[in-house]
Amino acid sequence: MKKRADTRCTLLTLKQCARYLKKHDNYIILTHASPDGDTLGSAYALYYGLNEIGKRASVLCADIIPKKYDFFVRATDHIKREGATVVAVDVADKALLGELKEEFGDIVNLNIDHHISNSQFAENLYLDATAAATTEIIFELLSLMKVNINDITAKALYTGLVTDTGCFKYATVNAKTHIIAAMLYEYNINASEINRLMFDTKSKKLLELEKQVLETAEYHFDDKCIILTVTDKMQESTGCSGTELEGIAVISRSVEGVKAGVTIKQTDENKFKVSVRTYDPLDASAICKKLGGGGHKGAAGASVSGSLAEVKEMILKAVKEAMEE
Ligand SMILES: [Mn+2]
Repeated sequence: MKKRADTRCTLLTLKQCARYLKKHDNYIILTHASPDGDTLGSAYALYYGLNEIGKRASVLCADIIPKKYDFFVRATDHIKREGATVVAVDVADKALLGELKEEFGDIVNLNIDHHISNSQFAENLYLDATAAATTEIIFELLSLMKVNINDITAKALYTGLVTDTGCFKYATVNAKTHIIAAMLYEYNINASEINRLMFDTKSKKLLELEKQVLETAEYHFDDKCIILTVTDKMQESTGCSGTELEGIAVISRSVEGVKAGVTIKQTDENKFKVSVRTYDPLDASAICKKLGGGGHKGAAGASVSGSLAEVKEMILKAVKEAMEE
C-alpha cells in the first residue's frame, strides 16, 4: 500500500466516524504492541460489530495476545492488504504499533483513541480524551451505528472498561463510564469472572518476579517518588517477560505517600521502558513527554536508552521538574 502524500490529520466527530465505517467494506484493525485489555477489547468489539453489518475485518497485533483474553479473542477474517481500510484503536502514536509500524504506520486511515497525547498520525482521527477507555468510544460508536451487540462483543467492551480504569478506580472514571458498564451488564458477560481474570489472577512466575522487583524499591524526594526496576536478569531467571509483565507498574502507585510511581523495565542491554503512575497534581504524561513518551495524566510511558544509572538520572530530573512546576 502506498504512503499517502498528504500527512494532515482530519478530526472527525463520532457521527462522521460512524459514517466512515459504514462506507467501506474490508478492514484491517490494528492494536498497539504489548496489547492490553483496552486495545484488544476495542479491536475485537469493532470486529464483531462490523461483522454484524456484513463487513469483513482482520485484527492485527504486533505481539502475541496473552491467553487471559481468550474469552473474547477469535480468529478474524483474512483481508488482503491492498484496498483495505486501516483502522487503529487505542493507538496514540505510530511507534506504538511496534513491528506493524513499518507496514502500516503511515497508512492508517482512521484512528479511534482516547489518549490526550495522540500524535495525529492517521488520516482521520476520532479522539475523545474524556473517555476512560477506548472501548467506551467503541460502545458509543456501535450504538450510533445501530449495530447489534452480542455477548462476546459486550465482554470485549467491558474488558477494556475495567482494565483501563483499574476496575473503575482511576480518576478517569465518570458517570458515563458506569452507565456504559451498566448497559453491558444487560448481556451475559460474567463480569465477576472477567474481573477475577484481569485483577485477581497472576502466574507463579509473575509472583516470583514481583518478589525480586520489590527488592529494588528506592525512594526519592521525601518518599514522594518510588522507582522499581525489572532487569533482564530477573525476566530470564523467572521466565516472566513481555506482556506477562503487564500490570506490574500498578505496584508503584500503591505505596502510601507516593505521588510518582516509576517502573523501569529493561528491554535490551541499554534500553528501558519506563512506566509512570502519578497522583494529582503530578501529570504522568508531562513527565513522560520530557523523556520522549506520552500517555494519560495518571498513567504514561516512555522508551529511554542509556545505562540503568543514566536512565534513572533522566527520570529523576523529569520528576523533579514536574514537582517544581
Ligand atoms: Mn486505552
